[in-house]
This record gives sequence, structure tokens and C-alpha cells, in this order.
Amino acid sequence: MPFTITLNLEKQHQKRQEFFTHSLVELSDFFSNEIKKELLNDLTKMFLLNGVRRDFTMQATDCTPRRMTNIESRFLHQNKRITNLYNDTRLTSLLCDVVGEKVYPCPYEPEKIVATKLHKEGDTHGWHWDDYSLALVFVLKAPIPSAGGILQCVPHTNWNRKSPDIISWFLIDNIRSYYFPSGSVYLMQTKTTLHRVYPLLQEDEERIILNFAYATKLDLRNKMNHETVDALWNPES
Ligand SMILES: O=C(O)CCC(=O)C(=O)O
Ligand SMILES: [Fe+2]
Repeated sequence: MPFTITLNLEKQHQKRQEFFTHSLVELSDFFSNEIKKELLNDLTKMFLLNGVRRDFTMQATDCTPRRMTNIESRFLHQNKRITNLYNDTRLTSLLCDVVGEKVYPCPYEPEKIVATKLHKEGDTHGWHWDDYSLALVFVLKAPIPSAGGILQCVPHTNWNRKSPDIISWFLIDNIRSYYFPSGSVYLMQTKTTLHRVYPLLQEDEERIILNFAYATKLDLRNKMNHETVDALWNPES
């Protein structure tokens, strides 16, 4: 059993409130240590076979850096453990209970499931918003906070793709920082939360995550521009 659905009404209320307030909620306890260990083993092997190095700046998010190794969706989709978990109706109903609305699989394959490894000094997933509203992130391996790799975010913000002006959001609200140790799982409202992973400060550290993207009804209604994910796989700058 990869996870437990023990969301009684009181807990559902608490998780939903937390999600609405912070645009982020921790769901680590719903997933077994066994599934986290298996996912980490699978990804560790896949990074060796299919990992692709990214090192560029993303124009659409004010030229923030992407320094990381990724596994593309098409490889992750070949792993039954990962796709079964992504599509498990018990998982989507847990997410629906937390966010208070229907949750749909991400309709854009390259963005649906992505794995990211930060492993060199200075590696970072720079400031950005995601295209779809929800990201369930499994932090399968994380260094100690003093080695970097912590999550930072500014919720209740939005992405003006023509003029992202990220700094202006820092002047409106504080940056919140979160430390998620190995084995953490969190859900974020990633479309309205400016977020980044702080640069790794040490060469011999590793941070490995698996990101499941899900969509809301509103996401499906609007035409989506996929430039950041497209740029991730085909960087120009
Ligand atoms: O690594 C994380 O915790 C966040 C990942 C992320 O923002 C993304 O994959 O879009
Ligand atoms: Fe993101």
C-alpha cells in the first residue's frame, strides 16, 4: 500500500486551511517509507541512464537560472510504479479533499511528471511559477539546510509572462522558506506561488525530487502556454 487515506474530517479541514493560507501543505505522512525508498531507488538508476544536464537562464521568468539534472516525462512514464501512483484514484481523491475542488491529470505530457536532481555546487531551480495549479512534490533526498536546497516561495502572486518582474513581488511580501528533509511530500499551488530551490552550497550533496503536476478546472479552461517546460527541454540561452 503506497499510501494511507486517513483523512478524517478534522484533518481534512486542517490540511485544507493550511493549503488555502500558505498555498502549500505538507502531506508526508500519507505516504509509506517503503514507496519513498522505492521511488528513490528507481530514480537513482534512471538518473544514470536518462539524466539530462540543464544549465541556462529562463527568459520567461526574468532570466532566473536552471542548473540541474532532469529525467524527462517520457522516461518516467515507462516506470509502472510511478505512473500507477500518479494515476491512483485514492491519491487524486486525497488531493481533491485537500484543495476542495476536482483535480485532473496534467494534460501536457512533458510537464506531468518530472524528476530533478541538484548535485553540483550552485545547482538551483531558480525563481518561477508552474503552468498548472498543483504540484505534489516528493522530496526523496535532501541535504541538511546549511548545505542549501531549501524551498523558498511567495504565495498569492501571478506570472505576467510579458513582464515577470519577479523582484516587484519581493517588495510586496516576504519570502517564506521551508526545509523539507528526505522523505517529505508537499502539495503547492504552483501557478500562484513564486518559488525556487535555494542553490546547493556544497559539491558533495544531493537533492532529488519527483514532481507530479495536476490541473484544476480553471487550468483546463484556459489555453496554456508551455514555454518554460519547452525551454527546459530545448534551451536557447
Ligand atoms: O524541488 C522542489 O521542491 C520544487 C520543484 C519545482 O518547483 C518544479 O519542479 O517546478
Ligand atoms: Fe515549480
